[in-house]
Amino acid sequence: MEIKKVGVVGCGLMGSGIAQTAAEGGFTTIVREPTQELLDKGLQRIRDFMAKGIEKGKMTPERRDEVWARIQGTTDLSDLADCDLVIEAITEVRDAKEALFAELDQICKPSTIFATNTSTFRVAELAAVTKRPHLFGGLHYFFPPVINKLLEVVRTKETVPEVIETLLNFGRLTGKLPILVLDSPGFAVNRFFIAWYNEAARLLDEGVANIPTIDEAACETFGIGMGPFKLINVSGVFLAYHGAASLYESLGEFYKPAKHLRELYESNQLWDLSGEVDPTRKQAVAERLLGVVCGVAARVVEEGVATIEDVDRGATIGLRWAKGPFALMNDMGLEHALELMKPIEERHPGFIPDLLKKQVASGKPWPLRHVRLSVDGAIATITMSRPEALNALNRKVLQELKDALAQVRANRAVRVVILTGEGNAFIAGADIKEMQALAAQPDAIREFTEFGQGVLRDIETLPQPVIAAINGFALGGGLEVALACDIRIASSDARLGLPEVGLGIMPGLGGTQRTTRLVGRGVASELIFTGDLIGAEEAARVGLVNRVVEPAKLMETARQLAERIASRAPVALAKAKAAILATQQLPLDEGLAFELDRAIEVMATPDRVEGMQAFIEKRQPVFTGEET
Ligand code: CO8
Repeated sequence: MEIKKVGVVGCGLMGSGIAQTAAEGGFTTIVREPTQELLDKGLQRIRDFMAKGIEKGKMTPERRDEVWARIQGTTDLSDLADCDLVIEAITEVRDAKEALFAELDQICKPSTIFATNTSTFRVAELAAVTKRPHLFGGLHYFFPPVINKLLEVVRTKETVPEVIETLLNFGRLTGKLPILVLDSPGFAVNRFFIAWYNEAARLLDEGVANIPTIDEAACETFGIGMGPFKLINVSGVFLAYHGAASLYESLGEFYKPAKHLRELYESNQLWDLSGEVDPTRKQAVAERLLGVVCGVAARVVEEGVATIEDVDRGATIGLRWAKGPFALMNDMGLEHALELMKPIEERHPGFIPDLLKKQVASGKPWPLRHVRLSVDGAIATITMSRPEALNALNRKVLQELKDALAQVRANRAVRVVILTGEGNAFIAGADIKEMQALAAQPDAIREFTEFGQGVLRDIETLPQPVIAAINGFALGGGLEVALACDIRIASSDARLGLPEVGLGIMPGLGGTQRTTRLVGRGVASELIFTGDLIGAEEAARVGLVNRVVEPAKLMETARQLAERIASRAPVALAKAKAAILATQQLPLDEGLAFELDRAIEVMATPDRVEGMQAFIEKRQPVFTGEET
């Protein structure tokens, strides 16, 4: 499902930001407000936001003009008829949203995908007013939508997989880090975020601590700049109260808005943040907030709303917490986390999820993964999944990559591997923060680098061909990973380089060796000595990547190529790969001898018999991958 034209209904605080991100992602965007006055105000909001971006050096005037040229305003809903995707971002009033979708359903072409930015209503219920619930999902943006990278892509039971994939891809192309969540009250992030600030207000109700103490304890515990009370003052008491009230309505007593929060809302006031911090009360506050957040987060996962990794991502990317609930539980120990939840369970029986109890019983921490492996038929996809740090390689990530490669190596059904990155980067290099700590100890940095070299060698010597699908930054160790792959396809917005010398170090994961062998000494020297980043087209021109495709086509192209390769004889592929690699290690005569031996071995395989027979019989061969 291809998206070219996007409609955004509503150009308020959220809608204007959503329209801007869509246009920044390269989509023709039409934004609608019902009156010219509201439309002018909304469009001005976009202009002001971009002007601020220029002031802060985040946007150039040329880029502004390019983005602005893609945005069109209208007061007429029927102008959205030919949009491929329509995102609703109007006021949070259910009747209004339902009426809008019913009207859009009449106006838009049958293939238009609908998405709502609701944070309170069930997406399925809004979808039910249309005749296309299968083409309906949620795109839940976080404030401010242009800057906050988190995007919850909400699937209902009826949203078809192609629409989910299209919405996830749309999120990625507009620079967001999408997490897939199930349609449920508060989705993933608001569920524990609302519980967090509501519990802060309950602590106030119970007289456990005053506002400055609770705010300070929350800042220290979650590594944030603003505690819950200050945050509510900034983001709006109305929103905070209604968030809690709506979860209370759908999920029951535990989410009932705290007395102080209700009173504040009813009196239309802001929190009074003045007063002295009482350090003796901070621990009690921290323990309650941690207990609530961790318990609710585990419940969200138990209900299948999101994965543990995505919940943590929601916290670190969407809320800017230093760590997500699952990483926090791993740090404190799961048994301790369970202890913190017991007093909450006494007040709210059934609060502690079975999932957590089971994990505690296993004696193991939560298995938070930074590398995902999925196998679909003959094709395995390894996705580097640490988008909050642009997939930078630390020891844990490298170990997980090594484990994924070992699984692929042992799986005879896998014929080709695609390696790619989550979010806006393939891999932005080795983790500079971890290297900074290790570099003070020569043994430790040598061990880390040797380990990294070993993992890259595992990629290179995998019997199956490996395609790097380079979806963004491939820098330093990230480019070195791509160079260890057999084939590189880059999206047109990828940036590649070996910037190590700018950090006062040199490439150490094969950058001086593999780059030189691939593109020759001159080009390699220029890349390494300048540390400059180059675009995908330039990378293709110098032979660093095989080809360049539009960002939206990257994975599709990689998969098509993988399928073509996967249909060939596996033993022949593995031996040909080994022979190609030998060219990098052996003098020509020895390389030719090596090639001869492998070629003769391949001649003896059943797949050779099948391949040649199939040609003679004018049919497609069926390869088994048997050695003899
Ligand atoms: N290591 C650790 N964290 C990183 C890395 C990295 N390589 N790259 C990005 N991040 C983190 C950022 O710190 C930031 O985190 P936070 O939000 O917590 O501050 C987050 O990712 C997002 O990054 P930015 O905000 O910087 O994103 P921008 O879009 O503004 O910029 C860039 C993107 C240009 C890619 C920028 O992040 C950058 O320059 N990154 C570093 C690139 C680099 O220098 N890579 C080479 C690393 S060295 C290396 O790979 C050596 C290999 C082994 C050598 C061994 C020798 C012994």
